[in-house]
Amino acid sequence: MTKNLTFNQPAMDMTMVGFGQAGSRIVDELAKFHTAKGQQTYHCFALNSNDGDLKGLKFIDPKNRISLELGGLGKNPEKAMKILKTDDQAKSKMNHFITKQLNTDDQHVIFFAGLGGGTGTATIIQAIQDFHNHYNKPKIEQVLKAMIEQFSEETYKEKKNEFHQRAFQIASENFRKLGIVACIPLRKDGPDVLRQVNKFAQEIWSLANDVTKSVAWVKFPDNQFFYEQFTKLPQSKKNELDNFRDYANKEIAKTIHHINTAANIGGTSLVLDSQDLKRAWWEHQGCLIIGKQEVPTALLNSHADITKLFKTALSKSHLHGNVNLINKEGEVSQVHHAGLLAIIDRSKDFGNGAFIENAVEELHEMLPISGTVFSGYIEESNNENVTVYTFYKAKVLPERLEKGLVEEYQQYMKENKELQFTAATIQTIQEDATQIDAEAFADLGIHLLSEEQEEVKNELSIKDQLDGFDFSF
Ligand SMILES: Nc1nc2c(ncn2[C@@H]2O[C@H](COP(=O)(O)OP(=O)(O)OP(=O)(O)O)[C@@H](O)[C@H]2O)c(=O)[nH]1
Ligand SMILES: [Mg+2]
Repeated sequence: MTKNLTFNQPAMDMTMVGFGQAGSRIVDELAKFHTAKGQQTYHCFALNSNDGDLKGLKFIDPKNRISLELGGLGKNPEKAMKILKTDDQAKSKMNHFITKQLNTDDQHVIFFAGLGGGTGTATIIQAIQDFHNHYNKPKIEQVLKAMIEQFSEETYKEKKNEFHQRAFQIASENFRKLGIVACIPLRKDGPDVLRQVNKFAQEIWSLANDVTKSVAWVKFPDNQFFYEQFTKLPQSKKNELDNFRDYANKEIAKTIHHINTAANIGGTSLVLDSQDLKRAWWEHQGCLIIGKQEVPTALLNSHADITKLFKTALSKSHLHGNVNLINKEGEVSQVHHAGLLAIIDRSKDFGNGAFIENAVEELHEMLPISGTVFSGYIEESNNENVTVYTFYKAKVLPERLEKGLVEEYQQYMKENKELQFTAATIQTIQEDATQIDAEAFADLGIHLLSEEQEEVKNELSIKDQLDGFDFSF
């Protein structure tokens, strides 16, 4: 990464929160980044179940390291989930963390964890819910009250469903948005870990698709993918890293930071600016698919070669295996906004951005876009490389998750003829395009009623109806 970009102000101010060991270590990488003025670029926090693991962190401010003092949750998310729900001290510490300690002004917050660990898996899921209840749910109540004052209780009584939907829509424009980075484990972590991860990945995926929660995107970086890439690295590169996890953490942190700082530079004829990046990453929902290609400038002959790089980046996924936008039934997953961003070393001239315009055309050929394509490039010293990033969100999952981790494991073992397992059937994660529906609203305490129920309810007093809302946060 270049010096200039590293120290640049980010396009989006963000708070980074790591849960468990893996999550905390990734955030520790992000805590390394400083602005030119010497301040940490991001607000960084780590939460773990015991003090010991937090001590190994180097860059996160010690006052932002929170221990639930449970002494580790034993790589068993199901058990950890139960403990979190029943241990009053842990519950109140989690709640205090979300409601008090995390109190920054940043609109964007990213949660990180490694799925498969007890702490990270259980706390990240709990935190997604607590975060929504504390930061965003009250906004719906506020808007609803203002609407009732403006339009009268009578009108509200007549058009309750519309009021609720509208209140939600208005409030959600000011929601604090969450991005979720949940790493999936190695195949060799074994069937029980994989079974649990599949289950909790599904839970995260359904929270990420629930419009009444605050999750704008989810990303599932794949430790198996990093492991395989790491083994292929030249020895000199490997020597700079502790292990494949270290490699994974740096790649995840670098990718987020690189894109976030590159989108705040400008200075060329085609700029992807901070507003564009905000729209691309934080509007709509889904899995955030990032593509990356980096090639020495000397290997590129003309601007057409950069367009080709974009095409390759779009067809591959960075940080995990590929995704299929067309499923087995031939249905195509819609893509909302997309972004194309190039960082071009100043050592060579590639013209005034024709490569981007051509890449946008290619993108339309390759992706079923329903939103806007944001594109731009910057010219910076970039270690004599050209780096291109592509990103978009869609209701798709990396192949490993789509297929099902346990199934994958069993097939792997069968092929290797090393061990025989009895079938532990678990459903493949389905693409789940959750709409604004009654069930989702019920979870908010806003109940969309059938016409029949509506009539009965209309007979109740307005106070009863407001009381019917679950505003107990
Ligand atoms: N990418 C990445 N993965 C890691 C790292 N450390 C552990 N993991 C993986 O992340 C998953 C969860 O492990 P941990 O984060 O150690 O577990 P934890 O959340 O602290 O939970 P418990 O210790 O079981 O309470 C496992 O699949 C680990 O192999 C890391 O630094 N980076
Ligand atoms: Mg741990």
